[in-house]
Amino acid sequence: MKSGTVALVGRPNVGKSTLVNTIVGQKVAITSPKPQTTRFPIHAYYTDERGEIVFIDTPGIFAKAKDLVAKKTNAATLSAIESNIDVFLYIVDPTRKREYEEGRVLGIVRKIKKPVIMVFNKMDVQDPEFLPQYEFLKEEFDEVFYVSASERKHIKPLLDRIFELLPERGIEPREKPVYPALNLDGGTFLAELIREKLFLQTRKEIPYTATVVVDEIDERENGILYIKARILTTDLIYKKMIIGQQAKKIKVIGSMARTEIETSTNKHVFLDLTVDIDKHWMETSR
Ligand SMILES: Nc1nc2c(ncn2[C@@H]2O[C@H](COP(=O)(O)OP(=O)(O)OP(=O)(O)O)[C@@H](O)[C@H]2O)c(=O)[nH]1
Ligand SMILES: [Mg+2]
Repeated sequence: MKSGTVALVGRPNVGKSTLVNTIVGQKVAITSPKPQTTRFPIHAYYTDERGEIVFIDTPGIFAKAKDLVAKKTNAATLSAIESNIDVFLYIVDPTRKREYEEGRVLGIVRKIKKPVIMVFNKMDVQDPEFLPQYEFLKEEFDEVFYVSASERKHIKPLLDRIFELLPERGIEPREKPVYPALNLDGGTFLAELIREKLFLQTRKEIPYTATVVVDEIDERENGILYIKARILTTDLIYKKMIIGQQAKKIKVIGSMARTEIETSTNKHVFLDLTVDIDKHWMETSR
């Protein structure tokens, strides 16, 4: 059997988490149009008759770590890169201009001694404007693939090639399939789903001032899954914006999160979601 570890690297917003979700066929990592959505490496398992792959979705690497979350995110990415990885996927987004940020990622990618596959994502977009800026990088890589993570295009050939590159190894037999097939505990996963809705529903800097903690998960006798969660933010002004006029914003965030949790758990969910101020959450969170 083949088995190994594959890490996705690339600057924020290129579609790394979307690609992992598409390959694994299940939502394991949250995604959003905003950069720096992923904050810590997520390990997701893919298995078929050929063997098993652990995909590591890393936070996007960025040029300047302005705040503490960005600094921690960068460190998490680097340690994921240094650990035991067999194949790297270097993801680029030809719909966006190549900027200094890309140079920083390239600097890291060029130092990698393991096989690196360059992956052009978002190829569902017609004539991506900045394609030529990335095309000439192709000669630096042995393998190049053009895919669309969101439209699930050309994923199979990419996966076939990854399997070819992976070593033959014994796989630890498992009694039961791992589910959900990832390295997060249930509470963290629920917090991530809520954080995704926060990213999608709030503007500009607000998502970066905030995080989500789940305080309680309780299966009640009436079959309802009770979840108590809090959004933590650094200032009263952000708290007000997250709650919104007549609490409209927080209601939308809560109901989107609840709907998704109901779908993924197949249970009725009561989500008790509030917003608190915690000026220091960045220092204490992971
Ligand atoms: N058109 C198109 N959009 C895509 C594709 N893949 C991802 N996106 C969009 O690109 C945005 C960023 O996707 P993510 O998967 O969150 O990107 P990421 O690289 O994980 O970003 P960070 O976690 O911030 O580093 C989202 O709005 C996705 O819907 C694709 O194949 N085509
Ligand atoms: Mg991500």
